[in-house]
Amino acid sequence: MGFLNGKKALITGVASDRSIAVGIAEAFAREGAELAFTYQGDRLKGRVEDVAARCNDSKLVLPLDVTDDAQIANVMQEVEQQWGGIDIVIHAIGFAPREQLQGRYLDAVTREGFAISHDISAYSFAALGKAARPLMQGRNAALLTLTYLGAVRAVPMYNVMGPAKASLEANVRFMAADLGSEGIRVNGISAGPIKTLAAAGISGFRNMLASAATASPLKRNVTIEDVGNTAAFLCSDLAAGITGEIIYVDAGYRIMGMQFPEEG
Ligand code: NAD
Ligand code: 0WE
Repeated sequence: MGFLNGKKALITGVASDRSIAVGIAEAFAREGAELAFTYQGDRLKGRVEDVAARCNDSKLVLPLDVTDDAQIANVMQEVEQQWGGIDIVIHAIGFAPREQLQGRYLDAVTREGFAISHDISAYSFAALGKAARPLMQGRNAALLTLTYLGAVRAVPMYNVMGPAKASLEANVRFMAADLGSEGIRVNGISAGPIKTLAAAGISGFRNMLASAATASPLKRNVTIEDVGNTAAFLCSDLAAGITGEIIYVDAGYRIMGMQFPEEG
């Protein structure tokens, strides 16, 4: 008996075996949830089907590009047909045009880059909440998104993704306030840096991983398993009293104020 037994969860954001969404899917499957997955574009279909097969042999794998309202509507329609409702939606989606994540903020940012990154990384969470809401009535449902410290601190080269994640975190609070009376909880996990596809090609990412580990109380980086286990808790009835929160899964990095002298 897992603590997600009987829960039906829709998982977005799988792009590779290393995706944070895969760590979440594996923890959910272990705890007894039934899963559906979405993939962005035909290029990723096969990969997401492989992940789905490994996770409780899930057969519900649907296309979803969050910039397209028709695809959002179609996903919810399919889920309603197959399941009749939904208990959990995982939003593990973030994107800014690659040039936005290089160099100084004001050199890189453009009106278009700002609009795209906010649309895909922040608005899409509200869009999914809006579309899933009718399917989530009367069932202690939960929505969860993934965010990063760049929402609240200036991080070199994270650039316009910082404002986009700040908007996403405000979305968590406004959606939590809006949906609380319907028994729907809304939370975010702020994860420390993890080497996923979204991190590949970010120049100096290896150094960021090393410095995050060194500066953290736990002296390590976090894994997709760490994030997956926290996600499973937050979306389960064990977390029935938690909504509107951003939970840091970052090996403690955010609480530090200054580097301590080496021990021993
Ligand atoms: P990833 O590349 O594996 O996942 C990003 C996902 O976003 C991909 O599956 C991609 O298909 C999806 N996506 C992008 N544009 C989309 C669109 N228009 N429609 C639908 N899907 C779209 O990388 P990840 O690190 O697992 O990222 C998942 C989430 O975690 C993101 O929100 C990211 O900002 C966040 N996050 C990542 C880290 C990290 O260091 N990797 C840290 C904190 C938070
Ligand atoms: O949220 C993220 C990554 C978001 C991201 C990554 C890409 C790379 C490919 C958004 N858009 C794109 N667009 C692409 O074309 N993270 C938290 C990981 C990350 O990215 C950084 C970081 C960290 C941490 C970029 C600069 C500095 C730090």
